[in-house]
Amino acid sequence: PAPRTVLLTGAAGGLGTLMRELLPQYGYELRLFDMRPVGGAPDAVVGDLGDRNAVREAVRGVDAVVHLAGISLEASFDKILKANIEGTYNLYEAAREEGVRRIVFASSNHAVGYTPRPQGDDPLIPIDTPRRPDTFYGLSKCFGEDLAQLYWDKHGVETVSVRIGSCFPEPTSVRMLSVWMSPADGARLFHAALTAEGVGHTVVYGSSANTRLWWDLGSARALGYEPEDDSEIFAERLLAEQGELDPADPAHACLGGNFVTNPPVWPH
Ligand code: NAI
Ligand code: 15L
Repeated sequence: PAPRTVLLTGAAGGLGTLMRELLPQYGYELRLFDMRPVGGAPDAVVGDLGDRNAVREAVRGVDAVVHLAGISLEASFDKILKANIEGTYNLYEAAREEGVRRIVFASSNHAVGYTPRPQGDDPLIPIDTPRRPDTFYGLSKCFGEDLAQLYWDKHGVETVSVRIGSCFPEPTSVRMLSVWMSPADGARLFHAALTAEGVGHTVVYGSSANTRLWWDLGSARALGYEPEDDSEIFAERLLAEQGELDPADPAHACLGGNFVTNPPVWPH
């Protein structure tokens, strides 16, 4: 049966805020979890991924988890280790203990950020391209994908790992014309990831059907995802403001953009 109650971790964050608006229309009842209070949601559970009891209580009784919580930019290895590596382990272990069968894991394009971006007639980047993390942050997403594989093979916990591009209301850079995932397409993709049958551990790229797309959405479409948006409607304005990406600029040469050269740093 399709999952009904879903734990949304990271509910106070940017993507969590978008998804708690958009996912209920698919019929889910959301339980919200974050280390920060979730605005307008007094029932949300305030807890840290490092607190194993809190995480176990949060997953108890839900049908599935959409796991967004964690450090979403570059940080010291010690911070990443605690929040993203140990925190994601705690979440998976709690899911195993509580019998939760399906997790949608917010991976990131930064797991493969050093991959040269396609230019001209180059083929799209396949989903099985070798991992090339561009930061400790991207490395933690590689860990999360491998953890998901282990929990499927060993414990039968299913995961769809979504290598999200950039999910924001609108693209704000020329790079984002290629990697943008509209919030509505994000909800479509998470819904497909929650309901597709027999996913085992499946890795997909998460973006809209952008004209300037860099990667292959085949494994996402195989889940039943049908993107409806294309960033191209923003192209004229962004190109007029910023110009085309310069292939000689290292910050424009790879999928990860400036995470390769000068990554934005987690402010907390
Ligand atoms: P965000 O930084 O706005 O939200 C992350 C949330 O996780 C925050 O509300 C924070 O309080 C919470 N959090 C951090 N550490 C925690 C801990 N130890 N325990 C409990 N909660 C904790 O990030 P955003 O943009 O909403 O991203 C959500 C997820 O999606 C992240 O895992 C990020 O890596 C991933 N992602 C997002 C992309 C995007 O375009 N927004 C692109 C690729 C991946
Ligand atoms: C990510 O993984 C970040 O969490 C998000 O804030 C954006 O920077 C995104 O990647 C991106 O590549 O644009």
